Amino acid sequence: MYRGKTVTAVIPCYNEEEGIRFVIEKMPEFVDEIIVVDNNSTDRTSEVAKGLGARVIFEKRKGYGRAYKTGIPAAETDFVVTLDGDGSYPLDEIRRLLDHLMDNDLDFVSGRRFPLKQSKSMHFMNQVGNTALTIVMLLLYFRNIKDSQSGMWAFKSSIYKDFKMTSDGMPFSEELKIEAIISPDVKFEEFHIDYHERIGEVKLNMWEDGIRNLLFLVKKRFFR
Ligand SMILES: Nc1nc2c(ncn2[C@@H]2O[C@H](COP(=O)(O)OP(=O)(O)OP(=O)(O)O)[C@@H](O)[C@H]2O)c(=O)[nH]1
Ligand SMILES: [Mg+2]
Repeated sequence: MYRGKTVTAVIPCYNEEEGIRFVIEKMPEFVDEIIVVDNNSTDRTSEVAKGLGARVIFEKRKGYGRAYKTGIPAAETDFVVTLDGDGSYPLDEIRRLLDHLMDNDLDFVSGRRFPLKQSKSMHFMNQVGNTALTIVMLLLYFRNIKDSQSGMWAFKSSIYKDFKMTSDGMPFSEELKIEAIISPDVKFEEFHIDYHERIGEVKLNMWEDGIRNLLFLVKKRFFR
């Protein structure tokens, strides 16, 4: 419970046994429930998460977005916060995001990593890719978004049911922000957060995922 409100942390994980330990061990005490959504991990992600008190939901259908589509509606609290299971989003930022949400009576706050507080926390090419995708989103939606790909958000659980989420993959992140900014009832802001290099093996395929995310932005804007 934080400032009188209940909070769930939802974490999608694919083979993050090292990272998820770090994340759960550092989780602030006020977080009421931790939901780890595991997509057929072949390592000990689910055992580690369960052992540290998280609720593990197994989702057979693959994908970052698919994991969130299952995990977010499972939260029964007032607020949802999200982050990766790789230690890249600092746990202290949860409190700051919730404070920003509550102090300003917002519905959705998206963690903004740029400008990076530590330039080494993200590979240069990933910074270039992120910037390019954010510029495309800005041109397509005319909103001053500075980090279209951030995976750390805090929002009122009640708003999610009205979002028309179609992506099961990495574009889920940009799609969620688009749904938030186009919804007239949702008060959306970005909030500057810290970011660290991930723990564990990199799974993202920079070119493949980057191009997929780009095509998704165009498809979402003109064909949906
Ligand atoms: N359940 C589930 N989780 C996934 C899947 N793909 C990625 N994830 C998790 O989603 C989070 C974000 O994925 P990352 O691979 O860290 O993507 P990223 O942050 O853009 O890339 P890095 O810079 O390498 O951290 C991590 O916790 C992953 O374990 C998936 O298919 N299923
Ligand atoms: Mg990550």
